[in-house]
Amino acid sequence: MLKVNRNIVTLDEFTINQLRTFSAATGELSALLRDIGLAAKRVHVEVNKAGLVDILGDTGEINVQGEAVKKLDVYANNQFVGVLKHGVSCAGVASEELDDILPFNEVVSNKSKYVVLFDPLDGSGNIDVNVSIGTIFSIYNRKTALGTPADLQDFLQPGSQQIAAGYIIYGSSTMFVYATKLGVNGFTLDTSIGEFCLSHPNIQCPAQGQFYSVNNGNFYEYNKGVQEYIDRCQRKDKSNGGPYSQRYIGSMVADVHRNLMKGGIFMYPATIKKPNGKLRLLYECNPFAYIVEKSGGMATNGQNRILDIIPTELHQRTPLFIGSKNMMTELNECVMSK
Ligand code: AHM
Repeated sequence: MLKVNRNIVTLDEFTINQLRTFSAATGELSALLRDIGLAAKRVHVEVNKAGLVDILGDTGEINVQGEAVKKLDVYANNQFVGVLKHGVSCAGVASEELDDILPFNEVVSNKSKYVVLFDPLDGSGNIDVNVSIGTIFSIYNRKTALGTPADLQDFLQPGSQQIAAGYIIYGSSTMFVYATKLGVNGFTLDTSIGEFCLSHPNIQCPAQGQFYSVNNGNFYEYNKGVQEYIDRCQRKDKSNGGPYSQRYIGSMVADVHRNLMKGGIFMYPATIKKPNGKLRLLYECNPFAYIVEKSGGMATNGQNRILDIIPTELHQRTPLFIGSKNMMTELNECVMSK
C-alpha cells in the first residue's frame, strides 16, 4: 500500500503559519515567497533538461556586468520577472540581468509594499558542465509611498533593512532556503508533488567548520591579510582543527550553502585587477549576509559588516568574507592587522 507522509509541511503552509506571527502581517510576504517558489520550480524544470534542449551556451549578448549572457540566464530572469509582475505583492524588481530597476507601475503593483532584487542564475559559468547553480533574492519594504511607482531609493537600501532573503540551489536536489527575522529554514523540492517541503528547519551555521572556499588562483593578487589567513587554513594541524579542506565550486550559492550546512568560510576578496571584488552587493552579498547572520554566522567586506554598507549603485561590487563565526573571527584578526 502507498505510504503517505502526513507530516509534510509545504513552503506555502510554513510561510503562512510563520508570517502570521508578524505584527503587521497582511499575507503579502507569504504570497511573494510563493511566487518566487513558482518561478524557481519553472527554472528547476528547465535546468534539469538543459542538456536536452537548445538553452545552453551564449545568447551572443553581454550583460551590464560585461559578462556573456547564457540562454538559461535569460530564461530564469524572464520567469522571475514574469511571475513577480503578475503577482500582487511586488512593486518592482532589480536583477543582475537588467541595467536599471524595473518598477511594474500598474495599479495593483503600485499598491504593493515590497520590492525584490535578485540574481536569477548565479554561477552561470557552470551551467554547461552540469554543476550546481542557483537563484539569490532579497526583499525590502519600499520607501516610496504606496500607490506610487517604485523608484531607485526603494532598491538602494542597506542589507540590514531586508525583510527576507533567500536562495534556490539547483543541485542534486533543488532546495529553497529563506530567512526572516524569525530564522532560516530550508525546503526540498519533492518533484512527485511539485512542492517545496520543509526539510531543514531552523538552520544554524556551525560556529566552526573544516572548509575554506576561495579562488586560490588569485592568491598573489590578494592583500597580505587574506594571504595570511589562507596560509593559516593550510598550516593548521590536527591539534587546532586543521588543516582545513579547500572546496571551491565557482557557484557562490553552492559554496555558501555547503558552508552554511557544515560550517566553513567563503571568500571573494579584492584583487589587484578587481579592487572591489567580483560579487554584487545588492543581490548576491546582502541576501547571503542576512541568511548567514540569521543562522549565527558573520559576513564582512574585510573591514565592515556587509549589512551596514550604504549602497550607492544598483550593480556595485564588494569584497565578501562570509561564514562560521569562529573562522570569521580569525579572518578578522588577519585582515584587520594589515
Ligand atoms: P556569475 O554572476 O557570472 O554567475 O558569477 C558569480 C560567480 C559566483 O557564483 C562565484 O562564487 C564566482 O563568480 C566565481 O568567480 P571566479 O571564477 O572568479 O572565482
